[in-house]
Amino acid sequence: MQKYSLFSLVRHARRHHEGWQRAWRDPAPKKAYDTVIVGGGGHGLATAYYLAKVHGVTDVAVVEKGWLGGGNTGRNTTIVRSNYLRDESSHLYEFSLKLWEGLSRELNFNVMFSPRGVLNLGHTLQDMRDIERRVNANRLNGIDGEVLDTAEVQKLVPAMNCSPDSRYPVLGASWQPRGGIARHDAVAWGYARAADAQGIDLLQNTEVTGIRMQNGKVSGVETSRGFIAARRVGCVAAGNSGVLAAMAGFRLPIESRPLQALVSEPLKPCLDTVVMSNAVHCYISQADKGDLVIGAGTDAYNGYGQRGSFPVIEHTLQAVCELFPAFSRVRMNRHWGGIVDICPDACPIIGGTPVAGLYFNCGWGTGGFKATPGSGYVFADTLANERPHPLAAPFSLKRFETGALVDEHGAAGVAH
Ligand code: FAD
Ligand code: PYC
Repeated sequence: MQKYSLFSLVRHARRHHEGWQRAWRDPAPKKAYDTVIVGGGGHGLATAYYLAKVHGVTDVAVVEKGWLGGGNTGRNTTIVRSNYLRDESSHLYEFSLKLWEGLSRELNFNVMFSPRGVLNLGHTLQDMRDIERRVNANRLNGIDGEVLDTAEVQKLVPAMNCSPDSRYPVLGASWQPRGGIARHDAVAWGYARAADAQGIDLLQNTEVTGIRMQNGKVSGVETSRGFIAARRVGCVAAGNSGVLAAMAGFRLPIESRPLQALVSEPLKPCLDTVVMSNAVHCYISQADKGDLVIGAGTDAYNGYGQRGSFPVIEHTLQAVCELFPAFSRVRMNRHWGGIVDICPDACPIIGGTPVAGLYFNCGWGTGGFKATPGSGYVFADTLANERPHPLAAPFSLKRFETGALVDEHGAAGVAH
């Protein structure tokens, strides 16, 4: 197999890298599908893949207004963990983490999942009490976690300034060894290839501009390439979910705001875990090619531009330089923003809507990358069986009527 790959590389190089087989087809839209998924990010693609793989539903189109993975999937800082506080969310994120552990094999595509451990730092006594509570809750749910003191953090991350004199002294941390990072684009590409191989149509550069309904039931989507009829429509559009809900005549309890990230010039290996600090709004890891991947907080106002304001990243870089004084000399290469869809309880919305046949999977806000496989799996199950998957049931839109919110503000990667 390896010989063949080498041979094929040489053969393609001699052809000036022309004639590669497409990773997925570029089909013309059909007039009708059984199911249309709106949004070709990781969650939409994973939904399509599991619809076909687990439920045998292959008459499916994924309709994406830009390119696959060009939304938050390709813009995030790739942190994967399952150390949430509440039972409902920790079960869902842990289910997802278990899928991550076998994902490259499942998709026959290297998603570069790297379980290098995630530290959530505590800078105050209250942070440390919250950390203890969360680690205890995680352990009761069979999720790995430890509470570390300052010396143990310093041992894991020698480059960190753990001096008691620092502006944000590190009093300790929670440590989830099975957490880590993955290659975001590869996750989108892996699910896209695998979904395409199951016969699913991936329609890029196709924007949904309207949702058509008849007698309170969805009948299809208007798109920039014409009307596409569908019996079921699943909207997985992250920051644009509110816009799609408005097309169907209702409002979602979400706010869409820019969240920013930056990458530095590549460095030699210097940080082999993921470090997160909610209190000072920074999270940082080192990608396999050497760049420091750094994330910031959300802007304080709603917006749809995929960029954010300078004061937010300035604040984050101050925190990074305080925690890692040596990084003050590192140059930043690029920065960008993604539009995150934030619910009042910092949890997703997965399930049906007031319109029969119309489903939403959104509200993952600042923390949905880690949920990609689990979200796709449970949403596919929900669509195929037209009832909530048990792991998705606590996250229905109804909770905003009943008051059964699942408050995860403390465990969200970014305070908002
Ligand atoms: P997306 O990838 O955004 O996909 C939605 C797709 O819908 C887009 O491609 C969009 O073009 C398409 N779309 C929208 N409207 C339409 C329309 N009308 N017609 C057709 N297509 C449409 N999460 C973590 O777990 N860990 C992290 O470290 C992390 N860091 C983050 C850092 C940043 C800077 C950002 C922005 C987010 C971060 N997140 C993180 C959150 C995470 O990126 C998202 O929750 C997750 O990627 C959402 O995936 P998705 O597939 O639902 O959305
Ligand atoms: O949810 O773990 C997370 C996260 C990290 C950075 C942004 N979100």
